[in-house]
Amino acid sequence: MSRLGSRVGANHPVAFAIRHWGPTLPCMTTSDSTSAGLPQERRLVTSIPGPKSQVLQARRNAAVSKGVGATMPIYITDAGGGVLVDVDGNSLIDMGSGIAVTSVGNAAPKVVAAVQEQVARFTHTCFMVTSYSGYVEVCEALNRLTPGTHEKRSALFNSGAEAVENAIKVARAYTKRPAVVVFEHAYHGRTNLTMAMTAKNMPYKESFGPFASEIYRVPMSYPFHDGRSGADVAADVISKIEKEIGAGNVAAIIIEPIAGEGGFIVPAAGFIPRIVDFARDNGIVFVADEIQTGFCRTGDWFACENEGIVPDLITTAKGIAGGLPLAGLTGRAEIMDSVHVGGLGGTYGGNPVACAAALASIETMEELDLAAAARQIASVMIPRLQALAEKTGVIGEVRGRGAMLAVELVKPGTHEPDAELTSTIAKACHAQGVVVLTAGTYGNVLRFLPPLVMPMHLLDEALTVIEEQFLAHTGN
Ligand code: PLZ
Repeated sequence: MSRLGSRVGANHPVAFAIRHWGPTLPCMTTSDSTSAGLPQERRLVTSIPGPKSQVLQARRNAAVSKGVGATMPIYITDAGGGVLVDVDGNSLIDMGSGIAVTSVGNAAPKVVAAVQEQVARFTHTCFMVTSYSGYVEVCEALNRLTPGTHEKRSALFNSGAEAVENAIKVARAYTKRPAVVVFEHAYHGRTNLTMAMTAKNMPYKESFGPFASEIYRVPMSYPFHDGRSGADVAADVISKIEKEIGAGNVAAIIIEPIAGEGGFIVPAAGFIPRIVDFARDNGIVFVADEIQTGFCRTGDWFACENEGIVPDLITTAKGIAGGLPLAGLTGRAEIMDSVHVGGLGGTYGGNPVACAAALASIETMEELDLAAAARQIASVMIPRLQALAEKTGVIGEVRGRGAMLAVELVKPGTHEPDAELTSTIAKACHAQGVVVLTAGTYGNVLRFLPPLVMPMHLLDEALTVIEEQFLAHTGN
């Protein structure tokens, strides 16, 4: 693959900084362009968590609110390419990318260089006070890269939830209508409005209400569980909107093209296109939440492209800036410009350092063709996960697209979710130095979001560990 051979920003000193690495270890960096100089290997030198992580965990418990959870009680000092290195010197394979964020790799050399340069020039002015070119350039890139050739405008924010909130603000201002349609299994964030839009109660909503009004939930196409065609489920959605809300009251319909936190649910073909047609015919703003699926993750720049969908508005975050906090809202110029001057903004939105990181990330994605890399990851992973499904009988479905893949765990021969086994296998993978994440309304989905620069030998090793843990915990 070209991405392994390319040398992006390879002359920057940070790309080769090997920090506190054991003297006996050979430096076996496979790709200086993407690995931030770290040996690309799984290496366990203590049990997980190691003693230093345990000390930090005790300090965390005494200092950090219990409300903030963690997948693994380990503490990271360095990360790059496909590995995370912890305080005890363990090197773990990263199959989560910090929840689909470090698609270009952690501390990706170009991102590091761009951030260092920007941070030394100026760190903040507030784009609403005195402006800078980075913000404009990120908006130009978003307008160019998102689906559709129509005239677009963008605005930048700090987090995904904030981008979603602003999508709703803009859609309401444009349509002068109140209602927002969301889907079962949806995840849109943790702020008050986005909690209302998110489907799952625990842990996101429990005890945090009352929630924002005028949010209406409709069925999501979930082929594994409903067994229905996209057209059938879409017909139900449309009927529900017409009968229970009234199409003329709806400002926006917002959907994740692949439901992320909900369990990497890929709706049946034709489901989203029918909803898009209905929205267009009724003056409803169609919003694609591509915060998790965007920026090459699914093998296209945006997941909407798979069915040729052109959203009116699109929200982005996560993968856009290589780990720095940045989010975008992009859409049709007439919709985005319908808001009064000063109606959108925020102190930090489109921070110059985050914008520099985004421009470097986008350049890296283009140069290394990370959309193709995501497709290559799928071509390696899907056959092995399917073979594992056949062998173990506990995987009801292998699904996803590109480097956004998942397995849904069920009691053998049924569609009954097995959340307990999912958690057991995730923990077993963690103990073996492979960071995997879970997801799903029923907590029974094991999901994989490797950095798109993951070296193939590490992807192979991660899959072997995952296979071994499945076999060990299913009596095979
Ligand atoms: N929309 C589609 O995936 C964030 C949430 C992790 P923020 N998903 C990870 C957690 O438990 O908080 C997400 C998403 C989609 C919106 C969001 C929200 O993005 O940047 O976390 O606010």
